[in-house]
Amino acid sequence: MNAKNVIENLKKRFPNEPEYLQAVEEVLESIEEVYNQHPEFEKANLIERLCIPDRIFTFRVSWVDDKGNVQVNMAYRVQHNMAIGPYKGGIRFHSSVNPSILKFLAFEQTFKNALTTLPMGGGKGGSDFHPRGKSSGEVMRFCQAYLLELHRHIGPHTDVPAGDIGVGGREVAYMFGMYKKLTHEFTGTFTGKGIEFGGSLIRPEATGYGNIYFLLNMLATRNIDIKGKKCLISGSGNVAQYTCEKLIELGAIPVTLSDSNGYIYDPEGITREKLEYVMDLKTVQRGRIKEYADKYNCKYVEGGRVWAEKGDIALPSATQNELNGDDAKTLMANGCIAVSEGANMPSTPEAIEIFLKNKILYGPGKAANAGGVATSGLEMSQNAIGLSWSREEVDARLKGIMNNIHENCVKYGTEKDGFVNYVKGANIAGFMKIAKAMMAQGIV
Ligand code: NDP
Ligand code: 2IT
Repeated sequence: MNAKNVIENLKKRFPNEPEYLQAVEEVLESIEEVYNQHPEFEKANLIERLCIPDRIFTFRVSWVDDKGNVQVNMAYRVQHNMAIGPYKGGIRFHSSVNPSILKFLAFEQTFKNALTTLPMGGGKGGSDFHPRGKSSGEVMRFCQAYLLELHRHIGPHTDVPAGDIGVGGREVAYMFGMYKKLTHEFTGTFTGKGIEFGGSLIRPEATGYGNIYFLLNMLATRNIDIKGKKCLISGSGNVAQYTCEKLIELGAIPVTLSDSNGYIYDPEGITREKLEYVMDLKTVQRGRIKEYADKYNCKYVEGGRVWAEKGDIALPSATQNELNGDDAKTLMANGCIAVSEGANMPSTPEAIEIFLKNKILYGPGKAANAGGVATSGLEMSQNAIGLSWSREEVDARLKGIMNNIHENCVKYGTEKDGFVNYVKGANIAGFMKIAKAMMAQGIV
């Protein structure tokens, strides 16, 4: 395989899908050498079969808003790869959702899920429905309308959706309710469910907690203590909130949060009490992060990015390509020692190049944020055996999985000078597992 040729070919076939091509390019570059040590892979054209999704469902969703107007949205489910388990991955509701974004997410998910050690393939879905400003009734009717079509394509052994941007506990519950009604069956087809109806303890916390468990592993390789470290977090949704919670618990000092309007900088640190305010603001009041600055009298920068501030550790937890080459340079100039990605593909290729060149601790999303889907996998296991595990049990398993992912990254990503390239490590470890499964299963 010549990675450049494969990418050129994909660019011709999918010219309007920049995010998808970006995600594929990063992986191909890092697995090229290992791939070429296995001529049997090339003979089976493993690479094209792994890059192109198994199938994509695209459909219209019609629903009625509070004023009685009929609204129409585009909706999708990308079923990327099923070699090691049923399709698994979140659903995103955001105005920017399009096939390119969902294809990149489903591709990344396939590798991430392989890293978790649990039997899950990769998928992703969503819609350009934008929940902001919508009433709960409107969100419910949209979720139900989306499920009227989606239910045909999912199932506990086929495809198991969960949350992502714009989809949290409320939306998963509405979708699960409609799925149950349509199929007349109570199955673990969604994860991120409420605790009363088959959800798992720690699932809401898992992506943020898992990212910090991964970060702790990275810091340990250089004997660095997290205590007292200033942390820059972007976003203020599910992942950002529980990242912040774990940091506070460990004595680190989170100083920023953001949303799509701007960011807050609280030099005294976001405390437990202030975080509780953010959780209520974002998940109950559904307000803007600016209100934090008004309440606690700190700096708010409209339209800015948190990377402009000085911090030891950066935790991008909002969205793709939210940290570019210039931001990376600023972080380096300000003495940042580690970047651990809660979001999917938040750093641009230019930013990644700068992190690797500076040999900082850089944990790419598909390794660092795998705790969310891993705990979804634990939810599936609990549903399958009809039991619910305690908080401690799920948290211990999550920790174990994150430690294991870190170990695998070190195994496959350590370079001659001892530097751990976690991008390479994560991509090769994920790839080898899927490749072996696909080779064993023949040309399908
Ligand atoms: P939420 O919807 O809970 O929060 C998203 C946050 O990011 C909000 O603060 C939102 O601001 C901000 N944001 C979203 N889009 C943009 C944008 N285009 N520009 C600037 N800010 C933006 O989502 P999650 O916390 O669940 O997801 C955050 C990231 O983590 C995503 O990349 C997701 O794919 C990834 N992830 C999530 C997992 C999960 O379990 N939930 C698991 C693994 C990864 P605003 O309110 O203004 O839109
Ligand atoms: O990107 C992700 O890993 C998620 N949004 C979570 C997916 C899941 O199935 O829990």
